[in-house]
Amino acid sequence: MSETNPAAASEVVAPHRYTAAMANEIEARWQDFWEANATYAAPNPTGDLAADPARVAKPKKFIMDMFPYPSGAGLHVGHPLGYIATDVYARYQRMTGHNVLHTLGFDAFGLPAEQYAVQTGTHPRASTEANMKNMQVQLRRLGLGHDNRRSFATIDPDYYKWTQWIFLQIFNSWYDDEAKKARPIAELVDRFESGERAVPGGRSWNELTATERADVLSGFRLAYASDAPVNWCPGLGTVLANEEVTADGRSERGNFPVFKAKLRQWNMRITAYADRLLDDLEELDWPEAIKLQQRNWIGRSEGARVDFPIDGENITVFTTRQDTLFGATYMVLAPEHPLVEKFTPQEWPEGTHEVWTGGHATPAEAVAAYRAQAASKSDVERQAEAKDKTGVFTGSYATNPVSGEQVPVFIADYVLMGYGTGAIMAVPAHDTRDFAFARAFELPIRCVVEPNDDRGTDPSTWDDAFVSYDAKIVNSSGEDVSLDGLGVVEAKARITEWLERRGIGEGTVNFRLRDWLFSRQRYWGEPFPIVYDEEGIAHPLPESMLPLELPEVEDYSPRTFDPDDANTEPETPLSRNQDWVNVTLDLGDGRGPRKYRRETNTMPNWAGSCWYELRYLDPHNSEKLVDPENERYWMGPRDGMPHGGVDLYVGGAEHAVLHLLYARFWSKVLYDLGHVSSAEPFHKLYNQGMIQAFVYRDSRGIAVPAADVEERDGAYYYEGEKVTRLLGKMGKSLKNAVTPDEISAEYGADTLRLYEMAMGPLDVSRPWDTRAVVGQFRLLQRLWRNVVDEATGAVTVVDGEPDEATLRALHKAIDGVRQDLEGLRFNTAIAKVTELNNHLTKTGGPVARTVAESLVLLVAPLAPHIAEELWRKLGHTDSVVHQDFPVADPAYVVDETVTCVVQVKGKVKARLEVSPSISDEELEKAALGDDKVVAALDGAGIRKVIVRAPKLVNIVPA
Ligand code: ANZ
Repeated sequence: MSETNPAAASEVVAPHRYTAAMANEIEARWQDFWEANATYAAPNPTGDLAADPARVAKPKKFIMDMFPYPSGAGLHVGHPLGYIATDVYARYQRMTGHNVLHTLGFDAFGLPAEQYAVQTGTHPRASTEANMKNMQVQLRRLGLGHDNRRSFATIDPDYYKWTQWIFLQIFNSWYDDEAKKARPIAELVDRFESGERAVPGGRSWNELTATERADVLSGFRLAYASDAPVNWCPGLGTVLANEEVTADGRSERGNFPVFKAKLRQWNMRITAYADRLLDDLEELDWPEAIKLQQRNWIGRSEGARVDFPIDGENITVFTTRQDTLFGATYMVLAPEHPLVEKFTPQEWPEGTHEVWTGGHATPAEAVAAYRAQAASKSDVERQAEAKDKTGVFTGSYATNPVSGEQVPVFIADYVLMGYGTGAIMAVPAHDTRDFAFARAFELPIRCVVEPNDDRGTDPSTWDDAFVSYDAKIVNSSGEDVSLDGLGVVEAKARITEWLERRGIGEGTVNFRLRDWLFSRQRYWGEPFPIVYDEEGIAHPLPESMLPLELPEVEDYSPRTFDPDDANTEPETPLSRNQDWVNVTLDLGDGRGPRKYRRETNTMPNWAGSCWYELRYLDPHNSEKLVDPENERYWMGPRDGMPHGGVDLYVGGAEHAVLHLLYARFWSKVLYDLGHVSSAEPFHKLYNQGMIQAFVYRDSRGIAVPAADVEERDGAYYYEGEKVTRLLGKMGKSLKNAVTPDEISAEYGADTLRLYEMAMGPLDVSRPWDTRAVVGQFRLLQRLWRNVVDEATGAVTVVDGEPDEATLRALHKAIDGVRQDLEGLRFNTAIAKVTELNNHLTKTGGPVARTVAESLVLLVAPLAPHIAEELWRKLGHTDSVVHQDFPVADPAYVVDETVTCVVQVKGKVKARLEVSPSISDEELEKAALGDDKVVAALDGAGIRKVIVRAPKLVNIVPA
């Protein structure tokens, strides 16, 4: 490559030419300067970072990247795309009068770091810290203007102390449905004690034992331990959140099977916030696609709960189609439903259909066999539309509350325990899955929604259910309620009202969102600040005992199992250090020193990223999570951002529901409890595209090193053998990674920054092409030459007024670049800078000082090192970072105009002054609206308009 690289030093190069060597020297020097002068330090209103009242008086901008994992592989050129973009934007904001907070930390707990550590045999902390150091060197070289005083890693005890502290706030809270907010759990205890609120179970608070009280409170706490079925992944040795399980029931990481298992685990009651998480999305400036994913994940469904009486009890179902109640001809319980045993009689009722029994002698046998079969499937497998429907009869019948009919109760795996009530009324005529099941089990199918296609009303002739919200209800008259003739919406309203009046049902909203499973059987995560007493009751550690640091253990790797063996149980690495686990502590709760066992699970890797934006605001505060005044200043509500939040958050779209939903939830809890003024963490979100790279594969399909592939006549060869080329991800495993270090060494970081920003619109994925990088290097060389004499190193600019054409070119560039940088359109901003620079090159002769200075300032956010150097050469002693960005003079921005002739019947009737870039449509509109043209037409219709923008419009009247 070096033969074709004009950046490479060679003896013919003029001594003061902008070469790679010069770029590297300039860049290192300015990076040192920025560090020594704390150029990017953003002052706070209060505390140890408060030093600059004048700057704090300015409007603020908090600009953030999704922080990286310190991976062992380091950075390739794809990683910094977003970091460079936010850096350009942050620099632009600094130059337009803002106090800018921009920094970057590390998300350093979690599976990737741990797995790397497991492979290499080093302690996770040692390998993680080494990786961070390495990445810091790489990042520094890019010239990112970060306030490094504000950087931290989630593994710093000073940081995770506060992660644990937040956990305790969540643990010590409950959700008050009336006030629609979280409150301290102590307030709930007061209400129970005073009798203001009934204790669930009906007994008085004072009668309850400590264990019973703890159990009651567990039902309210926003962080609680429960025995609910969880996603157990033996291959990873840990349980996983729903969000970490793929659509086909495997672990997102590692692609291992995931099973349902009953294990005692910590959960976060995120479901309490379902409504607010949904509603507050409206005010956020996020990509619609991400909002939609969050809405779907939260999954709000309006429907009803309906009781079906059975043996003096009820089975409650959740339905979104209560209007079809007359068509419910059987019921289904999830196999795990707690009422199944109760409604499984000793024997099959007289005359039970053969297919209903599954060939088993008794209902109990049938149920047991079916349950075992269902347990081995994932939720997604169970719900798949195409699957043959399976199930068995429980042996019991319930009563349809409107028709009074006896309907058989089945268990079937297409009904999930984790949704609604875990029980459904089945309406086979109008639900696809119920239809398939009814056909398989020869159950009655009753049409209650009139088909508006030509299938007729006899379901025995149908091939599928008739599913529609836009049709009339039929066959739905009972003794004292009739829905016949109503539309779906009216019928829903009427039947809901009827059910509510009788107390056998009610309108309700159901969410797809589940509580967030919050414990992992891992070493490399935050320990829970929880201990258990001898009765097994969980106690929070007092704040004074935080941080609870991760102990040393002999073996920190998770215990993994045969990935397919569902009958295994996790073993937590922390439990291997019994000295740490068994402690005597005085929790300061008046009970004195006692023996406790520590919780040995750790928090999921999402915990640390749930609140890091807040710590950037006040990273050294040892008293508080964040000083309220600092939080209000940087993140508080503003005009147009009613929930407050970070001004710009840039990262990949893959975090649509995990990180972004969890972080929103924590924000809301902290907001409710009065710790912060912002109820949303990220006001504006932007997803950058991916940098892709060519992947070359040999005949066996194995990736070969991209750097060694040769191109000949449009074909590709590696070691003489033909290989195929496809666009894919960039990475070590595909042997096509290009590092920012290589490109910086070869051209300088400014060129790399420009190239990445010029590749295309920021939100679009783009292929990396090392050979194209040189184009941006040449731009910087021309920029340099417009200011500096390559032979002598002298500055060549002259005093005096530039010519009119140059002024126009300059002010148009300023105007355009401003708009583009504000709108994150960096590629077009670079095009405009290039145009201006080319204009100066073409004009020849020395450049006017005012023009050169403006050009340098325009370039400064994009290529800060060369800008600093030229700024210094132009005689300034201060950094370019805090200069004012140039402002366009409107007089030079308006387009020059051209004269357009408007003809009517071939005769010139008007002349219009229009922009040379006007479109045909705009020009036609302008011509037809012109008074003289209107007069010439004199009310006649128009037969034809011929437009040749920008010069001619010819109108042919009717
Ligand atoms: C009767 C009915 C008639 C239904 C009809 C649909 C169509 P969404 O929109 O996703 O909320 N359902 C309820 N709980 C279930 C569970 N635990 N497992 C599987 N399915 C369950 O879907 C709500 C509908 O899904 C409910 O409305 C119920 O079937 C089913 F013509 O009730 B429906």
